[in-house]
Amino acid sequence: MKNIVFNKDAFKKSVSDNVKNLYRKTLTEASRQEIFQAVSYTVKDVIIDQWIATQHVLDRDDPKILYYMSMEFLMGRALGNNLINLTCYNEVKEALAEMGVDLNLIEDEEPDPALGNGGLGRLAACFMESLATLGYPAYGCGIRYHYGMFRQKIKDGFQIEEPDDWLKNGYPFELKRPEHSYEVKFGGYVSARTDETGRTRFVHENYQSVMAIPYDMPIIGYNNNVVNTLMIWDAEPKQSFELDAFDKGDYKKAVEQQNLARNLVEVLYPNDNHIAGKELRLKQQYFFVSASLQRAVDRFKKNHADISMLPEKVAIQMNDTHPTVAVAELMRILLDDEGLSWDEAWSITTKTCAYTNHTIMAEALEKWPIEIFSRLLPRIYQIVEEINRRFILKIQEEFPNDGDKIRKMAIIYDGQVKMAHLAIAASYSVNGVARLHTEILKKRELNDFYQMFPQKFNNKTNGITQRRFLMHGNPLLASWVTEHIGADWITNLSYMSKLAIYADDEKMQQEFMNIKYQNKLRLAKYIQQHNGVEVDPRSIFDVQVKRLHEYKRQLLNILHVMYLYNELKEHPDMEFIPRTFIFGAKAAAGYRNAKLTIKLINSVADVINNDKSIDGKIKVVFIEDYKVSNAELIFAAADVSEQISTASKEASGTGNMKFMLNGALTLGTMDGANVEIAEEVGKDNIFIFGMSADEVIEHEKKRDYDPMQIFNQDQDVRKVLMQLINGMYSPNDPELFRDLYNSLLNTQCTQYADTYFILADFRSYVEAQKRVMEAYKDEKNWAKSAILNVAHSGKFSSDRTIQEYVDDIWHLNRIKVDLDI
Ligand code: 26W
Repeated sequence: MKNIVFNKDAFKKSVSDNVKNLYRKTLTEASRQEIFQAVSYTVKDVIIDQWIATQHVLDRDDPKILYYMSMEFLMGRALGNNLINLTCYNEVKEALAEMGVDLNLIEDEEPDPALGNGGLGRLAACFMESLATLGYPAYGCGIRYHYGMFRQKIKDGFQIEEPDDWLKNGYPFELKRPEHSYEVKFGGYVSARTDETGRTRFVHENYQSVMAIPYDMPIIGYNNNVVNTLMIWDAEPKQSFELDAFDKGDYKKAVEQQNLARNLVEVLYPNDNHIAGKELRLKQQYFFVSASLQRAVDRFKKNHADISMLPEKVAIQMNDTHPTVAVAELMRILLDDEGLSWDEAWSITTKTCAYTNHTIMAEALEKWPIEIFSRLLPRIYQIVEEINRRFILKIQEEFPNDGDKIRKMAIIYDGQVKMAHLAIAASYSVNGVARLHTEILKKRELNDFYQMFPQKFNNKTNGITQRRFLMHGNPLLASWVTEHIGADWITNLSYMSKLAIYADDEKMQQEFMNIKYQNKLRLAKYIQQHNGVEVDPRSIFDVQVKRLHEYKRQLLNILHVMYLYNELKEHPDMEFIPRTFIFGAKAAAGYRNAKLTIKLINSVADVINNDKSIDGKIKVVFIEDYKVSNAELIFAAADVSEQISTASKEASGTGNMKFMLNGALTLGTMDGANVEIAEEVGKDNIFIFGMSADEVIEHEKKRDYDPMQIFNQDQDVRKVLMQLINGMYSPNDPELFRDLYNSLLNTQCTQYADTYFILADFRSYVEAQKRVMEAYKDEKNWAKSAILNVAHSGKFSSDRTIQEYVDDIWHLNRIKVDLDI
């Protein structure tokens, strides 16, 4: 609607027409869901023109294109953000209001497309938005899961998982593109034949196959007419049953292929940072990677006869190791389909592929048993074997006297295919996602590879999009910022630093705190509606929202709440600023301690929230079904941002950045991007506690950490831990939380007790929490710090991150889209 001056009457008419044509209803008869669909189709109509125009520019200019391969894209709702990026949000809101329709309620009708677990998937979504806004040609390549991240219900304090049937009403922002379908083959065997020219050809036979059908979703750049594409693949059987298929073998195969297609894209694996090693997951990986690469190569070949030019026109970024079969699949295409020699194919592949590492958690490293890998992908396995053979020769050349290196670095070892090793061997770039994380990769986790290929390693500190997490999520603060420093921050977040001069201005502090208060009211209302808990918007909103994982230490947070409650009970008159502890987290369905931690949080909430004697000074709230849409409300309302992972374990974190952008103060360890946040905002405006990464790593090496010592010496710790097993929070089943207790103290239960150093950091955390309370007493100074957090958030825009990827890795050029071509 930009460049087509927004025409209110045309917009209204289009919405009414859509309601009529889609549902045979008038606007007053239509449900909210129907109006959502109608509005979305009107908006899509505008998008399509820009989408076509962008495609024409790509066809005309033939620029280098990025293919961002990711098993996860946690997009969140599209309607509101599309309107923002088309720069017509307010106009549409007004037009709908005139029709008696509230845009906010209509937005709530959209399901959250939740095709991702957490940080990695949401990062991919922010990257797609920034790429379009900066005008870089890019495709996101992923899977159209029929069921996304499960919906979380809390029943009696326990997490229940429900299927997320996000496609049930039809999703208006997707477009099926059957004309770009590809076949993907699984199983069977490979035989070598000599062709008429004397060359050996590998023929794949007796395989099963499915058709990969792409669905395109538009990714709209901010105010620039650029619409990129998220291409997510669905699976359909290659041939449906032929009723006259007498041959029993054919019939069986037809059934198998139909089942394969049905299962393949059914559901997102809901594990985060933990690998289940299931065959179906490897199938999913190869499925979307193969289809995406076939499409990329076809597109390239439309304009180019010389395949060796591929690296000049195509960049492939692998979002963690999940799409790493891309390396071997590209080799297969170049060798078998294009007829190149090994060296030619390898040279092209290693100039095209790049890899991002998102975690050092050992249990997240993808390894596939040779048996599964070779049976499912026989030709790909042959290629990986050859890559491995040559790689081992290189290792021997590089480290001639070190036999151990092969054991540590080989791609295939111990009956397993190690995807990270394959990714590093075949990529021209390997990056971590925050400075500390990249340093740990270089110095420790990937040190052998760093010694061999120092030039491949680089850092790209993560970022987030300010269009979603400020403009859309916090319109009050966004307008306030624009009022004072202009609107440049929308596309260049470093302009936020202009706010710093206002940090001492009392009127500005007042205004800022008023906005925060409004946002807290909005969240309090949401909590009241969804949890039935009343919270005081004047209390400190202290928030930890993220996936539930032991290394993220939600347990430390809730143990501190239990401690604080003990303090209040013992010293009812102690100085205390009311505090609302807000949690939101999904646990992987099979992760027992994580699920038990959710139950503990809810049990503590039950006891404390209902204890009249503490006068509501502490409230504990577990927000059900934490997801992108409610996250936006939560960040806007937070005073304190809990980023309390065991140092060295959180690769970067991105929630930390979203809180900062919304003026919450971080309470955190020196981990991931917290280190860089502290550097930007200054030590007076952040609360740092706990062991450093080096200290943690040192203890892990020496294995000299003994939590029992702390238990014996610190009576507050002892009291809280005893309350885990004395029935205080589970009177009907005093043993309920025994496993959590054991995880902290009992070496028989886990390999080491308190693997994540919760007791080691407990005191330091308590002290930091005291500093938080002291600081909040001085409201003006708090407001100053909060404003400075917003002011210094510039570095953490995903626009900055993407520009660095472009400069150092992808080397793309910006396109310009005019609507009249
Ligand atoms: C195989 C199962 C599995 C699934 C997801 C293993 C690993 C993952 C992801 C790599 C986990 C993840 O989301 N990592 C997060 O990535 C974010 C974006 O870079 C970082 O900010 C987080 O620190 C990191 O935990």
